[in-house]
Amino acid sequence: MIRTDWTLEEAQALHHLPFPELMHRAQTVHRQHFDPTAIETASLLSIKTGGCPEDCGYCSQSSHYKTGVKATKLMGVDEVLKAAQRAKEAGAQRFCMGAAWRSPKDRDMDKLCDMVRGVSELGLQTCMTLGMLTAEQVARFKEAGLDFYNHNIDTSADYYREIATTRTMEDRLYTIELVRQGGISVCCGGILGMGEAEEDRISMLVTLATLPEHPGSVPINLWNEIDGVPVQDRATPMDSFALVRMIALARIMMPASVVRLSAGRTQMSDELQALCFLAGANSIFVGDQLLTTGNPSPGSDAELLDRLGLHVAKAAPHQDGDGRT
Ligand code: SAM
Ligand code: DTB
Ligand code: SF4
Repeated sequence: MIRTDWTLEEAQALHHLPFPELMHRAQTVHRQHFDPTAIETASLLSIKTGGCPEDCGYCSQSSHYKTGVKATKLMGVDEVLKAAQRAKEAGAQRFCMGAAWRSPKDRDMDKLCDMVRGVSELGLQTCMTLGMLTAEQVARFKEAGLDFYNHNIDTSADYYREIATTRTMEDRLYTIELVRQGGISVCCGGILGMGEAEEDRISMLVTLATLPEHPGSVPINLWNEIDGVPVQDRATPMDSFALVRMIALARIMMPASVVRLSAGRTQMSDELQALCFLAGANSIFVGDQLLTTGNPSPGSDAELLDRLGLHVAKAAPHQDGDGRT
């Protein structure tokens, strides 16, 4: 049964279970909904980098901080499609295009929709992450065939206010609801290790698990350190077992969602990644680059999956939930 009525107390009780009990619960639920040996793969492309008007205190692309990231213009459709073709050849199932915007301008919509159509035609699932959308923009993306829209809540409602001031958690939840109502699958998760308390992390998962419908994809990012942003002064390294517990909790509370072990894998050992897969993570970003930071090399990822006897989930293009049994 998929529950959307989780309470913070229930989530905390699960989170604090003895580790073997928590892992058993997570693995039992994982096997009810997915093949535990299947991992989905997504590739990221920054189609418009830097110069962002928002002040998200963790991000290299905000114009409020000196991070050394050079602002670029929106890429051309052909260039994006070439990158998508390369990602497909490298084994990606989903192609996620990200832009450092508060929201897309209407004048860019034709170009963005052409990107969605072109990437779909290559047989890849499509995902965009462009900031806040209007209902009209959602409808246009739906018509163009967009499969997923990524819009993270990033942290708890309380801690969000300390991380960004130019937008609110309510703004984020509003766009997420427009996307859901517009019939596009929601990809929504957050970041760990920004100096938040354990309760903030658990509360973030409760917010996700009590949405009217669980996000189809839940990316769990470890904060990738960026020089020059405010979060640098308050960040605390994530304890490995606390990360695994978060993955297990996401798996138990959102049993049919794909949980992506997202940013931060370059800092993780193979053993820690393996524990995350055992706890229910079943998706990764593949390719050397995330948006402005690095990712493990395709060769090392292929080797890791091989050593663990895991395989890339067989994706039917334009469907979520690949690998479900
Ligand atoms: N501008 C759009 C937005 O904010 O939704 C899309 C791009 S934004 C970079 C996408 C997501 O990347 C953020 O919501 C955040 O969760 C994640 N992110 C950004 N910087 C990060 C970092 N340094 N480490 C980990 N995740 C990060
Ligand atoms: C998500 O949750 N993680 C991705 C994707 N959605 C857009 C972004 C990670 C960004 C990591 C920092 C960077 O590369 O700039
Ligand atoms: Fe801009 Fe997105 Fe970075 Fe915030 S997270 S500064 S909105 S690119």
